[in-house]
Amino acid sequence: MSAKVSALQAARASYSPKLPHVLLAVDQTIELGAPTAPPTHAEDIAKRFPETFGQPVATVRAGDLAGRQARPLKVGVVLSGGQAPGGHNVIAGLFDALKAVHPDSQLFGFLKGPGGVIKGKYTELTAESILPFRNTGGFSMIMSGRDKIEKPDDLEACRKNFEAMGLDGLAVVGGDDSNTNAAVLAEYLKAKGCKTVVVGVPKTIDGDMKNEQIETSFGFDTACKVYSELIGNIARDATSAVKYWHFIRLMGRAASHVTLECALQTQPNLALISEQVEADGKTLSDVVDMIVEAVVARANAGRHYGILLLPEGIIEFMPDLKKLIRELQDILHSNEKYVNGLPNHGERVQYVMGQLPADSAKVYGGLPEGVQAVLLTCDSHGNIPLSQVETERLLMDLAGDKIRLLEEQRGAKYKFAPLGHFLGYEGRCAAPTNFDADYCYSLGYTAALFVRDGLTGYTVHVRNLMAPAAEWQPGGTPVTMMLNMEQRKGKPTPVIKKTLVDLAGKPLAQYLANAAEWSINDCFVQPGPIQYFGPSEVCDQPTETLRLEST
Ligand code: FBP
Repeated sequence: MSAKVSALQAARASYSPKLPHVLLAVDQTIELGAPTAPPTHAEDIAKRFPETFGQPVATVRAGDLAGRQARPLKVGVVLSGGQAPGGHNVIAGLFDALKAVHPDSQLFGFLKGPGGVIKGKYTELTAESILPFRNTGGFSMIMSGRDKIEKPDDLEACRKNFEAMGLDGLAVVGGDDSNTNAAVLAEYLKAKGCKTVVVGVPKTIDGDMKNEQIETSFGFDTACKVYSELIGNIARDATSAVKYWHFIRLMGRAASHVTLECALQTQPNLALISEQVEADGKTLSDVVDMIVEAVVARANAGRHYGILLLPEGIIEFMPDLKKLIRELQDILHSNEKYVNGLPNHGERVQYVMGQLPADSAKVYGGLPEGVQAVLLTCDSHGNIPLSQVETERLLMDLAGDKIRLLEEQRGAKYKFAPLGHFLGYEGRCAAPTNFDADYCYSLGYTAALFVRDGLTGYTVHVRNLMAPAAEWQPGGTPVTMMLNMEQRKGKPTPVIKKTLVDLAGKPLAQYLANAAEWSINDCFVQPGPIQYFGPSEVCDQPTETLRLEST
């Protein structure tokens, strides 16, 4: 029995992603530039990556088949971390390119993320099995996971699996952490004389895996458009009901790119940008004051409603909470079992407060129970699951308290009725926009060429994204060039640097130039749902972030 699909899904299945001219040529060559180095800690990183350090940036060029001895390739693919629209098209592009290299090439999908690579759990992906997933959202074709391939035993288990499978390459589709781990695996395999190369593909809806070489991570475009549609609808509800303040928290673990992009698309009354909050040294109480000021100003203008956007990671950027989180992570790092073994929340809080310095204990003690509990959990990357911290409710409560106080002091009525929303999982598995469908397909296609040419320790990229897809430029960045030393679990560790919102960048400047007007007036924009068919100005708009960063 075939699974039921929607009319849109059926129509979308026949969409052919647009490919750059370079990838449409009969063949491609990969041109290598000059040796590279990371901007800092080059010596330390060189010692940790003796086999792959300093590799050149690689650019894909159109070529011809003259002299190419094609052989079938065996390649694995793994989806790592949070879902992002377009992952299935990476796999489709990879598959089609491998078949173009040689019709007997094979692609294997490792199941449930990097854990599947370690355990050797995979399935062969065929034209028939991939077909229903082309241009669809989600990672359900082979699923994802957040395991890390980093312990010596795990690296060795992977090597054994690859040797047994005869794999020529592995494509790791993931964010900054996963691409870092891909480089560690590439280094390990090369040092062991294993032929399997490892190539990363930049994925994350958070938009923070970008740099001089990588213009954007895939999934950001679609996710922001889904959230912006919903924010626009909520804003229209706000101007219809004229009685609610909507506090909308948006996904994006650390950086505020998603919030900033959605603000540029929808023009809310207030968008909190974590990076700005940090630069201004604003504490939790200062942020609450900013909100109260906006609510009161609008109420004085007769508008007892509004739209506020906030990024899920904001609490890590307020100096008082940032310090608290760091101290909690240290406590958990050495005592996690003990803390989690305590019988109830009250005892855990009491224990932790006893370990914290007085100022942080006071901040922690003043947080709602739910927030306290989430702050006591860490994932395997050492991250607190911020998507579970209901920051919008925390801010609604604290702003409500301050507004009530002001009402008493001033004898005024501000009629503050807040409603909280969290937009996260709603956008991560949406059907990719034309942009993400095309971009991902090209990324997958490029990854196959890197495996064909035996290039390892690279993250592939596709550049010149503001131009029509035909003019896009595929290539790859050596991961060691993007590494940076950071403290992870108490140890200096090489990791790809997350790119936060640039305080001097054009997207933030654009928001700030309009913030005062958007705050007091109703300037909301309703972008509407993603369009897959129709005029290009409706279907192929890039994100404002990409547009502004490219000018
Ligand atoms: P990646 O960094 O792995 O792409 O994940 C991004 C993200 O969607 C964040 O925005 C969010 O904080 C997190 O995943 C949620 O994690 P989980 O999927 O484990 O709930």
